[in-house]
Amino acid sequence: MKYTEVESCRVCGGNDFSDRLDLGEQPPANAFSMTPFEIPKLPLRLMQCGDCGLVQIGHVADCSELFSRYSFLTSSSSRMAAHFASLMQQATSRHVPYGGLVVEIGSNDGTALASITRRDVRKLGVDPAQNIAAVARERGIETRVEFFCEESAGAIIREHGQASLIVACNVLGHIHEVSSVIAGVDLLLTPGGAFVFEVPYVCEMVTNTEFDTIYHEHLSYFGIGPLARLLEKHGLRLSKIEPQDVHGGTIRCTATRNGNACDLSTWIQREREMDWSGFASRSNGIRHNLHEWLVDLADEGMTVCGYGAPAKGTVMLNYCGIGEDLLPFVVDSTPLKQSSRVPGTGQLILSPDAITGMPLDAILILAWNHAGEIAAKEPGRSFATPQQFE
Ligand code: DWN
Ligand code: ZN
Repeated sequence: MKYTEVESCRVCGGNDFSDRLDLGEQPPANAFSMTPFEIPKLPLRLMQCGDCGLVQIGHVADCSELFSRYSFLTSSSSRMAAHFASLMQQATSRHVPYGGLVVEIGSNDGTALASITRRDVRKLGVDPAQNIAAVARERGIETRVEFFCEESAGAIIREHGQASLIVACNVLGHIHEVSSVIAGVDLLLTPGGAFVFEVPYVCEMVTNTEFDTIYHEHLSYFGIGPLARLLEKHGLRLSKIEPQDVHGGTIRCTATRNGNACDLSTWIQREREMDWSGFASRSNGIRHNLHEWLVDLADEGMTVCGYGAPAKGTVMLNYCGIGEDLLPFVVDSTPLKQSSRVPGTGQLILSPDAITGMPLDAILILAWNHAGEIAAKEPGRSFATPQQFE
């Protein structure tokens, strides 16, 4: 897979970078396949811009290879489907007049847009994954198969007019030319419109030692400081910041042209105080202790499997050196992933049905952000999550 080294910060253009965590050569986290050991590995190194504070990885993989055939479905979690339905209900009632247009960037399988029940609201999805967009279209969500940018914003305006609400959840961090996306948002948004987006919050990643959320799809790990700087370049200001308890700690931001800008000082102070040396040592603690736990289980002839084949699970298994000898297989509810194998470590991905009635001494939940939803499906089982090995 082709990749380039980051030479300047995508938010401020600076080139004064400090390394934060080097995860070594890793396969793309969503490259599930039948030939898991043939997947090319790329450098995966987290660094931070000394000028604007943006945390980012040091190499950009070819996004058409990463996203043109995708395997993650928003609908794979009922809790997340409900979460995005609540976002859409709140944002449309706050920002969308009668007959207004809502555009979602990174609309995936259309789950969020489909949750809008107001019949007057016009909806449009934008997503680069042909296979996932087909799922959205089958459920009646008009979807443009492309990477959103300033040019596509112009095309949307010609066809649909401007949007009163633009939504982007877990998308901005995936985009190298993110400034072009915000320029497109500025173009597409009506004068009084709102841009509502969610991104994992970098301080939560550091505090909760979520190193497994570092992978090649995630180019930027946003703090409020860099976000505000990125938005202000395009005449947008943060008017609301709402922490969300999903995906390991996320922030829901509302950006408008003329809303009352919120006070960012407490957020920026917290970002300045991030404990990076503690993050690196805790990450290596999990790496060592989780591996040792699985070695002990294997030595005692105990049976264990993984639950969930999330992108973060690929990082966890590869970074901790956990092969099939220590974790024989994983189960996952996503049909697109079943029968394929985890890139780099080779675990076969089976349907959760495969463990019905199967005696297991432990289940390692790799999709730890869904631990509650998963545990409820397997009552009486003994679960572990990576964070408990810190
Ligand atoms: O940014 C991204 C985040 C938001 O979502 C994308 N890069 C891709 C994706 O990352 P992920 O794959 O780490 O996301 P999840 O939501 O943690 O993946 C959960 C996985 O677990 C899915 O493959 C579905 C599976 N699952 C399951 O098998 N049974 C999930 C639930 C809730 C279940 O009950
Ligand atoms: Zn910068």
